[in-house]
Amino acid sequence: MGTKPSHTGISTTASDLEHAAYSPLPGHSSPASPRRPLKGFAGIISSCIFLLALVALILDQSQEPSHKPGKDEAPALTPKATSFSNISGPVARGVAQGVSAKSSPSFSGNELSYNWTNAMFSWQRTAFHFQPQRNWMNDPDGPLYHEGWYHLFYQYNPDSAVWGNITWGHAVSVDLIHWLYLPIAMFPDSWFDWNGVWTGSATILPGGQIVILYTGDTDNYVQVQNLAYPANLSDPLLLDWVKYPGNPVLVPPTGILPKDFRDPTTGWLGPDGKWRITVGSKVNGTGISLVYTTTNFTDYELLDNVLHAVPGTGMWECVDFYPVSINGTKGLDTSAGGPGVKHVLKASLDNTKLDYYALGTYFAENDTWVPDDPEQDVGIGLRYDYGRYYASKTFFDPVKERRILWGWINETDTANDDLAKGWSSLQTIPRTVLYDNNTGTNILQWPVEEVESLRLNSTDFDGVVVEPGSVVELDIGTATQLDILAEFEIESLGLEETNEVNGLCGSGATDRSSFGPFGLLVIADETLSELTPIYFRLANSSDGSLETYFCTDERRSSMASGVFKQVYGSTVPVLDGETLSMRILVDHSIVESFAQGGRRVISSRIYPTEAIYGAARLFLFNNATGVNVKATLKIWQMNSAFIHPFPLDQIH
Ligand code: DQQ
Repeated sequence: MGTKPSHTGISTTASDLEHAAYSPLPGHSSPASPRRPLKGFAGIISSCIFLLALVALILDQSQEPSHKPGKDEAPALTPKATSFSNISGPVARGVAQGVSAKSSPSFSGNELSYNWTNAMFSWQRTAFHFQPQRNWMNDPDGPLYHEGWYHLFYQYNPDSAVWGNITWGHAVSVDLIHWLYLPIAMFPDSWFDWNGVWTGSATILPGGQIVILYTGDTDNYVQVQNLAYPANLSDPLLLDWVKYPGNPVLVPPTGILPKDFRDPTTGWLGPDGKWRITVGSKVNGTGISLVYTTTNFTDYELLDNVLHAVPGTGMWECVDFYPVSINGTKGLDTSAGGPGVKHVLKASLDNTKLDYYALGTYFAENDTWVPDDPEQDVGIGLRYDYGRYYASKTFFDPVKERRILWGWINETDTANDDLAKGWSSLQTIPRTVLYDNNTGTNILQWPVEEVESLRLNSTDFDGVVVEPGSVVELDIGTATQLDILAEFEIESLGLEETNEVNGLCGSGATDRSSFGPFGLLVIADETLSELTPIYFRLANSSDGSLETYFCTDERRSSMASGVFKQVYGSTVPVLDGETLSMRILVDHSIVESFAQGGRRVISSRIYPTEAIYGAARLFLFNNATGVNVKATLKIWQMNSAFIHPFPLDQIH
């Protein structure tokens, strides 16, 4: 506490930021070895004592400073003389099957995006985000809590680092941060899911029975909905799953094309005692959410009304539908309703690969949902995350009475990069979701409190003044695993003010105006040849009022020219009397940034070549022309999470 800010004397100007020279680095590595599928179940845990002992062991091990050897002790960056020219492997075939996993923002380079070294690739792996040991992952599936364990399933290709051969990967955790990989829960082994065990959701019935509905891509490439349930509900690990012999339980109804029918939601109970589920689809260009009722999850009735439809939004994937409490501080079970409740409807838009949501009212009498603000409807209004983020799903955590949101973060390098490094994609830090009672227009997303257990030593910076056009280094040592809380005050210099902003976030962090941009440069090297600005900028809107934008500029994040780099952002509500604030989780190649307590979120993937290991630094910057910025920060170094295979062979 109370550590003095370090002013290093670096007086980098805005134009330095724009023109810092790039010097290419040679580098090579060898492809990772292919994954050996997990085999065999050692048994079922039946003893609570054993569970507790195991949990204690995991938590104990997680106290070690780092479980990923070499993460922050920079291995020599000396290139090795291996080339990737012989990389071959399965090609992602999503488009042919009616999904397109690695697209939009599309970068279809067939080559490696850079002369990557092993050290660079190793650095990109995250330390406290969930990702499989190797190969491809996409959507989170069927998250649930059962008998002491949080379960996460995920779309997983056990054979390669590109999409295909999709199974349900499976992992468990006692705290949503430290994870143990389990054997694959479901393989594509039946005609009704021969081409993939696709996305689905879990519903916990009164009495504790768990049912899963998932989309199967049939042997004939038709999208159908299938039912699965645990073979043994008394197994806390839910290792074995039974696919209902009568599958599929739903086939595309009349008027719906065979490749436009997927991703059933968690069920909710209606006033008539029947369950409802909704399934995303489209008719012509209109995104829709079909509603079915059921009493037994094997027989269904399609309702005449859709839950909601928005013209021009295209195919709705991974629809999510859940209540939020207007005045409450707790999450709600999916069947909750009545006064004091609003409903969130979320759709993942296949056309743009973006997750949009809206707040509105659910009318249980006819199973329709109406947005509060039609101009902010699903697909045209708010997004969960303004960065690289897709196919999200929530679940209700009965232990802490909270709703938790998972989201898939894809790579923004090339498919060949992924094949070379042997893995692709990760999940966000799980986020709690609450209604924002102060604005009434958005939800709040915030990293689950358990992530704070990874916080190590912290450094405070009080009122660091950053003058127009300058950069100030924050002396915290290595800056690759951080939890940053930052607040900013601005002090007008009384200069003539011009506040034009070209588009939402301008054309990036080098686009100067009176009131911004200013913020932090994460994963930056000492010479600022690589850096990623996370920033605010204030600008007058057309009606003269001041609007605040929250942005991330990836354009200088890497010297690798072949990775996708973008300026992301959105306006963010700032109410009278509020300070500008952001929280940033830095975890190697992912940066998750939350503005104003989680009103807006931006997740970014970055692949630096220089600003890695001990060379990664953190700076404040102010590219405004008319204001000083005073920043107050608390910054924690973050431990690595314990994410390993479950020691099933030690269970008797
Ligand atoms: N991913 C799954 C589909 C879903 C898509 C296939 C969204 O069920 O629509 O892997 O990323």
